[in-house]
Amino acid sequence: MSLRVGIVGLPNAGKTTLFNLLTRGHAEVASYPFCTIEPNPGVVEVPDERLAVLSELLIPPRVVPATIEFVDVAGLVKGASHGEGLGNQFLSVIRGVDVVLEVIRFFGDERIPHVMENVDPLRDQEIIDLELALSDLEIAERRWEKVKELARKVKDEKIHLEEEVLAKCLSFLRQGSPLREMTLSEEEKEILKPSQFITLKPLFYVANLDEQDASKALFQRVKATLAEKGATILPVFVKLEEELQDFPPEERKAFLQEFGVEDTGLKLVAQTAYRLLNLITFYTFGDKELRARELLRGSKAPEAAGKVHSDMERGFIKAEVINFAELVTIGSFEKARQLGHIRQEGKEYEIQDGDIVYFRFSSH
Ligand SMILES: Nc1nc2c(ncn2[C@@H]2O[C@H](COP(=O)(O)OP(=O)(O)O)[C@@H](O)[C@H]2O)c(=O)[nH]1
Ligand SMILES: [Mg+2]
Repeated sequence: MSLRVGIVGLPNAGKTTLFNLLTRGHAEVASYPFCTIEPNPGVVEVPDERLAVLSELLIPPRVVPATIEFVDVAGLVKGASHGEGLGNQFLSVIRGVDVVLEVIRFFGDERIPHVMENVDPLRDQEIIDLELALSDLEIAERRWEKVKELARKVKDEKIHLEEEVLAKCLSFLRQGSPLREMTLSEEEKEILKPSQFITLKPLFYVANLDEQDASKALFQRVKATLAEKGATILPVFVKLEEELQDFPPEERKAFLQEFGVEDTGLKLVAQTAYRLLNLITFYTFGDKELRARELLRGSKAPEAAGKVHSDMERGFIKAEVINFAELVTIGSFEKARQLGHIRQEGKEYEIQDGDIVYFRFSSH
């Protein structure tokens, strides 16, 4: 299963153009607020320079990158949580994603109408964030009514706890605050999981910039304001980068560097999603393939084995491990083995970012 990123934002913020850029797909782009009716799934490879180095070093029969899926959720407008625009139908799509990407329009271009008339990133950000909170409020209210009813009928500690935590959520959401700002215990988080609150998911912003200086200055100001709230905003010249897709990578890079862009939008977005979800990358290497996989930071070796196959987790014996940097220094897997640099790690070993792992397990 790929990591899923849901793209939200006001109409004409550039969501579909960004989706195309990220997936190199051909979703229909139009200067029309509610054009994208079907959620538009797009799975792409996670950019990974280490994987390219490893595949040269290990010469595996097959290389399988980690993947990331983007979902173009389409036009949210003020009032969407009450069914304005295409409203709640879209909000239900984002409930299934792991992380929310909010596109904010910084580009001018008066040929493309702005639903709120003028460019004002912080206002747009507040509108969208409020809609997301209001949508959660609706879900929380409904669930709370149900749970309150249940709590009266059955004596169940879990139900009571859910009633309590939902009451806290309600007062939060009524102020328009996202649930991720609430302090919640692990148990409370677990209890809230089935409700799939959008504002509990990590969220970051993408500034859709144009080449004007005004857009860059505005970006610096907005970035500083959002940073005070601990939020991340990535600078992406969405349309420019999309138009550069057909150029050779070197030329594209040189061109973007002139605007101070060091990495592609996809790379920035993927890195940010991994960071916010607290994910690392490890590699499995066997007779058949070399494969990059994402893993929650802090996971132990058997859990990582479970990512390959549940049998491997159940019958876990040990993990043979070498880290990327060490393998590259030594230069070959065989040599690393001869020199005794392939470590034998047990159940308690915490997989590190960049580990290359071979699991030993018994199948009965
Ligand atoms: N000038 C300019 N136009 C853009 C930019 N990004 C998107 N657009 C245009 O804005 C219109 C709406 O973009 P679209 O991606 O469909 O927006 P969505 O409604 O958020 O999905 C299209 O005509 C795009 O070509 C940009 O950075 N600069
Ligand atoms: Mg669109």
